[in-house]
Amino acid sequence: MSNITFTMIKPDAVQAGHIGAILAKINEAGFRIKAMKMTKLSAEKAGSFYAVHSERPFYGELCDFMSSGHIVAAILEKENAVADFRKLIGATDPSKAEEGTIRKLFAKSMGENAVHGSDSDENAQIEAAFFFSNLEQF
Ligand code: FUP
Repeated sequence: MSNITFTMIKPDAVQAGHIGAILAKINEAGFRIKAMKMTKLSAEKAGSFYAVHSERPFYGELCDFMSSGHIVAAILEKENAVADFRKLIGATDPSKAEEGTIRKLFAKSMGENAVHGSDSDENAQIEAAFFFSNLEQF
């Protein structure tokens, strides 16, 4: 079993000044930060990160949004990291997210939903490698 997940603090949350509060929630929930950087995705990079959604109607908007400002990318380590982090962030649609979850607290809408979290161990490995070399993981 893999014990890592990959996250991004998305442009809406960075712009709104929520980086510190979101990282505090992540720390309080027991995740160890294995890698982290602030960066900005080009539309092309956002498109390849979300290639799995390329046939979906919201793909263009998603790529525009994810390349609209800075993001914070991180690899997080914890036992059962993928499932526990999905629980911590809450439902994709913040109006359906449980009280206390990161999306309930900080997300604006289904599209601008504050954070990303990997949906499987396999995708966590792929997404981590998309942003970080082995030398950048501790
Ligand atoms: P999640 O795994 O919760 O991030 O959600 P998905 O992988 O299903 O979707 C990826 C991103 O696409 C979401 F973060 C926001 C965006 N999205 C929309 O904008 N509209 C939708 O109907 C579904 C997803």
